[in-house]
Amino acid sequence: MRISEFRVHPVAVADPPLRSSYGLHAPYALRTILVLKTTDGIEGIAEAHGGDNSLAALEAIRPHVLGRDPFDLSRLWATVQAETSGGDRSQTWLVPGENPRDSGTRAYAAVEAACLDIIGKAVGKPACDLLGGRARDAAPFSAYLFYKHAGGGGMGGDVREDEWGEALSPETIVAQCKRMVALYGFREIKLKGGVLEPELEIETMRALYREFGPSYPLRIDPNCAWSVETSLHVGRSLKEELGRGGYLEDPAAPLEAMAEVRRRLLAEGIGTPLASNVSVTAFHHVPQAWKLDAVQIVLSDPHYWGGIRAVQQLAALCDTLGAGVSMHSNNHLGVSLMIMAHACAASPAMRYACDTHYPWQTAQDEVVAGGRIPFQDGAVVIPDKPGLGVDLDWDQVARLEERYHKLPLRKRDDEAEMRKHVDPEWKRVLPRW
Ligand code: GKR
Ligand code: MG
Repeated sequence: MRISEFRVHPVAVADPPLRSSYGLHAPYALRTILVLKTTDGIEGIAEAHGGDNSLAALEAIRPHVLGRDPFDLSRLWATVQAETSGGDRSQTWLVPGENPRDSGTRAYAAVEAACLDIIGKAVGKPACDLLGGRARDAAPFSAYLFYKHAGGGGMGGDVREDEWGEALSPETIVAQCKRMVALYGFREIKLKGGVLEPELEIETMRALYREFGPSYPLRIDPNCAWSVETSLHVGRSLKEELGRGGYLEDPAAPLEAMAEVRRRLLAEGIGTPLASNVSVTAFHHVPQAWKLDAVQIVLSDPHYWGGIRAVQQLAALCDTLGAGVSMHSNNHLGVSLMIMAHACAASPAMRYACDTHYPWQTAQDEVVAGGRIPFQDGAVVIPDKPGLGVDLDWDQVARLEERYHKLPLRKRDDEAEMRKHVDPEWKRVLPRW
């Protein structure tokens, strides 16, 4: 069995005006659907980041993939690694999906997911069962809350109804969370911070804690918007709220600043773990993070860590070190959701509910046949179907691809969006507070 077809479909997906320390989400998020076909006629699918940078990386890997046996993944990975330049892979300054240093790894990850889809179909087994067997039958996800402006995303005649409303205060975030938990059944909660004054974000977390109680672990992630002193202030103020199985994610950057926050909080008897998907984004970051005790929970992500197997390896490594492992998310469709769910199911040490942006997209933008993937009590049940367990709706892929080609947008640039829609002078300043 050889891979004889390699097709990429760039797509644009409506996205509401969500805020983070990177700036503002554009009216569309960009994604790429990858389709591989074998000489036996088996099709494997995957989803990757979108835009020019991701398309170029997929083009670069194409010659290594065509003609290859889909089982031949370790040697493909070695080839990609040999072509990958070293250097800083942190996400401090670049939004996920726009870092040229991890573009080869991201392209490999998409190919690996499509190959696991093919292999699963060839042997009649779900992807997670190909990797030593699943640790769980359903992958738990968390309610991922965002401060947001009014608007549902999309543009012109394609503007979307705003299902969620504006959320720029503690009360409106609590309302957002109540709706998300009611719709999806999530049992853990994450707030994207680094947007409002820290005191207001502390108040938001307290309001969530009051509303949901200690049985819903809480996490807050300002994407490095805080200084060490502000991080300490937030850590102290939210000792109780984050201390019940939650965490403080990327309060500051770089790694040394995280280490200082950890050291000083511990000295005050505050054991809240620090998590990261900014300072620790690749295997070669782990030893230093561990040595400095800068990060106690590493956020995996099958998209940029190098695939489902890399997440499995990272989870095992973290477990050995006594660290926790969780999962990062970016805007995504149902194919990525299934890749993440299989990665979680195949990783016994994944004990935190994974992040997902999925609630922020709608049925109008789903490319999976049969529509949106359902959640049961906040989790995605691994389907009893081979491979990733989902197929593409080709009419939808064509619609979203046509939309992509009509748009001028070719990369994610939250800073530019912020200047366009909110504040013409806005700049990303770190630390902001
Ligand atoms: O979508 O604005 C966003 C998030 O801030 C995303 O880009 C982050 O990478 O969710 C991510 C995170 O946990 O840092
Ligand atoms: Mg994060």
